Amino acid sequence: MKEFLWGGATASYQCEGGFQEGNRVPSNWDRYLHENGLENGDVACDHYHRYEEDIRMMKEGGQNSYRFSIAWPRIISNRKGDVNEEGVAFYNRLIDTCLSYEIVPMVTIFHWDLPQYLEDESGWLNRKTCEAYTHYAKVCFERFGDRVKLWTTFNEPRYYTFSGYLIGNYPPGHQNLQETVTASYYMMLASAMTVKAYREGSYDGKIGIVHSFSPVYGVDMTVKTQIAMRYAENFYNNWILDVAAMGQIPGDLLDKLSDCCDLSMMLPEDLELMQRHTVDFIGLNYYARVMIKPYETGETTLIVNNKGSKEKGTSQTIVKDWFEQVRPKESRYTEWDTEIFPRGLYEGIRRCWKKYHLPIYITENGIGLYEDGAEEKIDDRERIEFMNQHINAVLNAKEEGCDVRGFYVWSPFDLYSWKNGTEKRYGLVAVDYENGLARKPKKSYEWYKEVIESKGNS
Ligand code: BGP
Repeated sequence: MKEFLWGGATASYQCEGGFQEGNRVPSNWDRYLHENGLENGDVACDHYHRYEEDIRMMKEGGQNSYRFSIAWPRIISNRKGDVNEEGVAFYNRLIDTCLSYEIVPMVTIFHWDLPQYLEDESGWLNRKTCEAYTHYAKVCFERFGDRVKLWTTFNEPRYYTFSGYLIGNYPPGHQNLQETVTASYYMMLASAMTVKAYREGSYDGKIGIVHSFSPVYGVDMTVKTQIAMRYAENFYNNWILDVAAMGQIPGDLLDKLSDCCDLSMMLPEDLELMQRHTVDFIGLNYYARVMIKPYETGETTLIVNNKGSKEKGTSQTIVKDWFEQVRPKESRYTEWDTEIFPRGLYEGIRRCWKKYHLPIYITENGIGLYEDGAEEKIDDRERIEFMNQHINAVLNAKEEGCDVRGFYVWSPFDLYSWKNGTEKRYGLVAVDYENGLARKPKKSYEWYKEVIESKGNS
């Protein structure tokens, strides 16, 4: 595929709604949010019914690709693996709509909505989930593979497992290092199993993985800091990208983990399978870098993830005996305390290209803001500035020879933000949640269209 893809990215749970329609079965997120009385995605922005309008607006906004995920709970009804034809029919409509607007679909097979019937059997802590996942992925390939040519196995396994099993702020809400390692391992194994199945099916397309990319920076270049940086690279990036792209779990990561975890689930035949079935391309979701220094606080908790305060520069991750995150005072931060650091995207792409030499797509980049969805035309100049700097970073890396093939803004329209609900808005198009979910383009929508027109698709 020669053309540069300019698109928008979403995830099924965050936009579809229709949670009880079309024979969809409950997901881990339905259960977790309902049980905890938190704002949920039951309706979200009702993309399930309004996908045609959303895709048309993407087309009219100059975009030529749509990255979306398929909801496993819509496709596979039960533990036996029965296929739900209504779910298949929905995604057929969605994919055909994309194609009718000449929008290239890029499909994520798993963007965090796990059928609850699998979560009830320990979800990603259970090896059987790898088989269930591969069966589900094969159904997707068989039913949609004639029209979908770009697939990714997982969205952000690192963010999903760290949040769900280490920090405990996503379902299933555990705080356990052993579980984090087990779930991470099974997701990477399932990814390799699925790459294998895709190749065996001889489909005409490419398959990759999407990673929450946090390029690591050190406070200085002392040996201590460099060692801590290596730990941080393993923690944030290598255990996904090295495994997916090179088929290797970093040896020093295994060494470190073997001091505190049982690694007996890692079977020699799995490792061989991972080695043989690496991805065709890498998807990078970039929001910010991480700056770190050596671990020195004496903090005894295994991991501290301070996200409590919304005060700028206050959230911080500390991993006992590994590293401590530093939030530079002179940096700029979003309203949600994410550092704004476009250079990290430029340098991150260069590092990634140099190390893995695989095609790269920027599968997510964007800024969450407080906005009033009732306004006629939101003047989101902060988003325009953010996107301008990040798109330039991508194009600079591309001009310097990195094989970058696409950029997807998160998100083409406002949608549900995990646990933040609808308050945190990322869209180029506003959704008026108080007024029938009306769609209204923000200034950034037209701005993105002009950028696409002026930069072209080559
Ligand atoms: C990524 C996820 C997306 C999306 C985005 C914004 O990690 O892949 O699903 O949610 O982050 O994050 P948030 O909504 O938490 O601000």
